[in-house]
Amino acid sequence: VSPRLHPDLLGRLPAAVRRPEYVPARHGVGIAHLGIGAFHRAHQAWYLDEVLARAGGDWRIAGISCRSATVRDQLQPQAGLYTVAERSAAGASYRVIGSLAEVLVAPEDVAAAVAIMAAPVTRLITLTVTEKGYCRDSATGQLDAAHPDIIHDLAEPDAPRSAPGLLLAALRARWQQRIAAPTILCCDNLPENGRAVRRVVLELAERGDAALGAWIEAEVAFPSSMVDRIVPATTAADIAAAAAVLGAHDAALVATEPFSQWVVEDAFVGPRPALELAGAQLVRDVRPFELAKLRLLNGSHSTLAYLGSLAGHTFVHQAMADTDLGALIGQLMSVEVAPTLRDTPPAELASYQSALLARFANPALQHRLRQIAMDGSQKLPQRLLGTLTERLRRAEPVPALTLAVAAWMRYVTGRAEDGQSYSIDDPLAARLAAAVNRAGPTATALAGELLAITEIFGAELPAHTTFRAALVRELDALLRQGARATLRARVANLRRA
Ligand code: CS2
Repeated sequence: VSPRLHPDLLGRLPAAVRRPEYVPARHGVGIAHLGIGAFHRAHQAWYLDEVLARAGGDWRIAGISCRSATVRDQLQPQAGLYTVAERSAAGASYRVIGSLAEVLVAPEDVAAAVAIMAAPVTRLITLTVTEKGYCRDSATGQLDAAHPDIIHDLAEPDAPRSAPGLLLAALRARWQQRIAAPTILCCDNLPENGRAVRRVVLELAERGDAALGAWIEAEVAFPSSMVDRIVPATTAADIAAAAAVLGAHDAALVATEPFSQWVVEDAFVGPRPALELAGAQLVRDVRPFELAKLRLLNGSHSTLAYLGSLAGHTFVHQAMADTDLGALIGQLMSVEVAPTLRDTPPAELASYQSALLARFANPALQHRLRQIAMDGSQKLPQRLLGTLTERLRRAEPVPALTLAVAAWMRYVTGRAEDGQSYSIDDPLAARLAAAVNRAGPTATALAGELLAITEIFGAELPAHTTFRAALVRELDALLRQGARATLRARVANLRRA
């Protein structure tokens, strides 16, 4: 067995493995991060590692887990060190990251978690809590005041459970103690994500203390950012493969692709880390970048997840190698989505799309379709439904987008085409299951029940009669003929057109 990854081992790692080019323990914490999952470790913490190597400074990260102790327990024996494995068809490269100083588990000690976010040294609070972590109505962006965690946090503001509640408790402490306002930087896949988090925090504040709300509005910065790196869930095989190279066991390893992008709105209060030294782009307006990413990358991802799973595929690269599915994704991107991205130059859009096709085809990533299929109720609006609504308003055709939404509806029945059942991982799972039960096996009833969930679909799309009819037709085809036959027929039609 290999020894555990640890600072004492750094000098003994093979030469090809990059390690921190600074002494981690000599740098203080300047960032508190909520949501310490694999994505954060492969993305923001990786950028900060580079910033520390190039410019030093007290910009290490105190991670906060909102739920489980797993990551803390993995990292603690490793003094916060972990490895990022970059994988492609050409092979793997490894880099040990030193930017994570500590991990706190909010449910174990909420006061400590709030205290680190409120500490004067903490100038930046970043978040990756996934779409559902913001406790909002996906269609309107409003705080979901009926969310159990929000109900709890309103009753017990000093022991919050939700991300908006934790942020608000930290802001309240800063406000009361006259500590400078921080910058809160959202790193989740939501459109105008800075505004999205600002809105839920302010709506929560206004239910408690209007004066605190006014301070937040005036003082706290909420820049938006577009984050992009594909990070599949780590497997035991990933850890074993890394151990063979490192000669060390890293329980907190993350595996990812070589590509990475971070576009940040340059609207901070107070000092910020020099993220540009690590390749991040600091811009005035993130919106064109995030819209292109959400609609082209994430919209295609979700389409692959639902149609690909129905068609019997397991991984993204397998679904991409399915010629019908690959052709549908090509149509979705270039014909239906790209023309809606009017603020991005067409040449940039074209190269972005071809880069995406290559990234999706990466055979070394082993990215599970089921991982992407999770939380569809929180993802559909910004990935597919916005594009759909815009095109329908202009009376533009939407065949691939319609099939994608129908595939989600077929997927949430929880029954594969071979009859096997699987669970639906989604915060609205109970309501989805009730809708599926009430509807029974007909497409009209199923589409009707699901379209009536306004937090997902809003009011405009369900009222569009032509779209509704087309959606029912696609869902009926998926239910009766299955995904492969439906895809084959639709792609043949597209080729003829
Ligand atoms: C994926 C994203 O799981 C998902 O829903 O679409 O996590 C995707 O891999 C990232 O946004 C890529 O930047």
